[in-house]
Amino acid sequence: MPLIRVDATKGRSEDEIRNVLDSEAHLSGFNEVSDAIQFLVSDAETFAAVQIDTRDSFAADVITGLSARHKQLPPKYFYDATGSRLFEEICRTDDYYVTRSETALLRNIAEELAAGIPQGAALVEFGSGESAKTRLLLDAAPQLSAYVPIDISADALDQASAMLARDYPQLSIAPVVADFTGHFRLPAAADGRPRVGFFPGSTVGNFDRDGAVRFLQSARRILGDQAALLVGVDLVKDEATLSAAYDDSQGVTARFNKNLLIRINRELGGDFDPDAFDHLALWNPVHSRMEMHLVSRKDHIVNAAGHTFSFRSGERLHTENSHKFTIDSFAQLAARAGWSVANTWISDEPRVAMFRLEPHP
Ligand code: AVI
Repeated sequence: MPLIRVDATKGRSEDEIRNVLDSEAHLSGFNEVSDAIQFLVSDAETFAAVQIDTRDSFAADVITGLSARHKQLPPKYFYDATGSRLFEEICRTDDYYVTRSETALLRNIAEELAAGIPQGAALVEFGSGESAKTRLLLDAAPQLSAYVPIDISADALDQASAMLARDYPQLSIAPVVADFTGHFRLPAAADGRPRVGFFPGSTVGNFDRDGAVRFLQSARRILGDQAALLVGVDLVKDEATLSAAYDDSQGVTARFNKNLLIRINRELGGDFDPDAFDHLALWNPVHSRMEMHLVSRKDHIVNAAGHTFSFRSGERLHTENSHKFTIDSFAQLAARAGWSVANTWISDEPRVAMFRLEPHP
């Protein structure tokens, strides 16, 4: 069993640390998640001493992904400190319309969204990051009593929570350090309150279809029967707009993609030469998704995580899928997870959508 390591445990409650342990153990491929946690938690004198070594699952995923016939890596590994900063930069480019369109849409519909939030409710945000878009909702819905941001990055959560606590003193802010795709428990601040989930940014598009259904099912379980879930989704559109968004003219997305190789070099003792790869963004009409790849410029050998991998000239390493939906295709996906579409709002061009989902009656 790998040693599990939780970073930044100081000052975290037992529940918060358990949440991280739970999701990390799950990501590391334990079937008996609760046993693994039991063992690790009870084995430690203090919770601060319990550590999840996320490098174990990173190494395992890199070895598996680079050994596959079609080389691939999970996109969650984009987001180290540099990757998170580059993603913020992508969101500010002219070509990446998703953030701009969704923010403008949220600004327009904030009052309508707020009207569907019950008195005393808890807003639960999945993958909150800087919580930038959340402020639009918080400003429009003073009836909210609690805000529960969930994010794997303790630093991002701490910073965002401190700023929100300063700006919304009436709100109880209860951050949860966890991978929102894993298992975690909501903090006491959400107990006994109606819950509204918030999942903007079209991140749901980064899952494969089954993964998206699993996430929506777990959100349904976590939020409960009286809940609503507000989900931001990118819509299918012309290929030129999509391609420019994932291969922006300033080259920020290319740097974001190649940063994955730099992360492997740093964390897993790799010797990737990022210049030996080209960034490739392409539209896959069969799966209705934008794909990102890194294409080897030459035949060469790379060492990483104690293994050797050979790349042929022109061979692709598949690094991300970003699914694009129609109103119907997303409604069908949500229905598979037990949600019905109660309302849909669509932005100006380039179009993205915001859905209000409610549990099937
Ligand atoms: C985080 N996610 C929704 C982004 C997307 O559009 O799929 C990640 C991204 N990849 C390239 N550009 C942005």
